[in-house]
Amino acid sequence: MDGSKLNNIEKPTTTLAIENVHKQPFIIGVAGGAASGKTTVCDMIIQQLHDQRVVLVNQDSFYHELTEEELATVHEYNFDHPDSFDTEKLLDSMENLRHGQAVDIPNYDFKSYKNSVFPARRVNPSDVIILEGILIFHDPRVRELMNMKIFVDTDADVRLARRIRRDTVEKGRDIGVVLDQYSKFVKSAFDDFILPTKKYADIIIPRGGDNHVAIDLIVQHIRTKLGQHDLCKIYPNLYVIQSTFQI
Ligand code: UZR
Ligand code: MG
Repeated sequence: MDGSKLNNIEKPTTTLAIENVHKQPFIIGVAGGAASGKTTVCDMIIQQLHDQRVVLVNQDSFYHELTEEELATVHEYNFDHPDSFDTEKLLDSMENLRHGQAVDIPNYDFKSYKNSVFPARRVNPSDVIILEGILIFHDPRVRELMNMKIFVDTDADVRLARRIRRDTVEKGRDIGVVLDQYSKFVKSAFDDFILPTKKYADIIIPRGGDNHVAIDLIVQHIRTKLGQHDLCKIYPNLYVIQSTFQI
């Protein structure tokens, strides 16, 4: 039918909302306590989606740089508090990625607590964006960006054991400082800020990266959703027409 004839068609009784969906990436949020296995879950999803364009954006990259004053008393600084992240910058980067623009993600250095030591990482727009971080579900504006929210639920003793190993072996920290930080900040931040965001999750994964069944199911779901996106790629003029019935 030619387009001009459309004008002669009687107006439908429903309002048609026309949305062009093919440019929007599928955004997955992965939250959970520190050392719960978030990164492992993300890596496993990325591995299984090797034939897709997937990027991982870590909330850690958006830590505020510490001032000289904060550096002087670094053991008193709460890295597990929502205010320690530059959420405005994260939102800005996500907005650009969603609109098909490449972004420079800061490279936060855990040793100097600065993000200007290493060059920023250039991230190109992709089909799937995974947003990972302890407090990635805290801000409603960040949550609203997500098409799927996953909470990695690992027991506190497992998280503490992993954290001790990671911070002493990989980061070369003193065990006394690690335990002190855990009881002073990490435990209470989990109870006060991280655990309350579990209710926003669509999927809760017990045991993190050890849970292969959960990861297989998640990947299957993402593939189904990407398949719907792919239809729009094959037929670039395809629009999804959504009826909003007025009663
Ligand atoms: P994941 N963290 C540091 O130890 N040093 C920093 O400079 C910045 C963050 C820790 C942070 C949190 N807390 O518990 C953890 N402390 O990194 C989050 N203390 O890391 O999401 O990879 O488990
Ligand atoms: Mg991690």
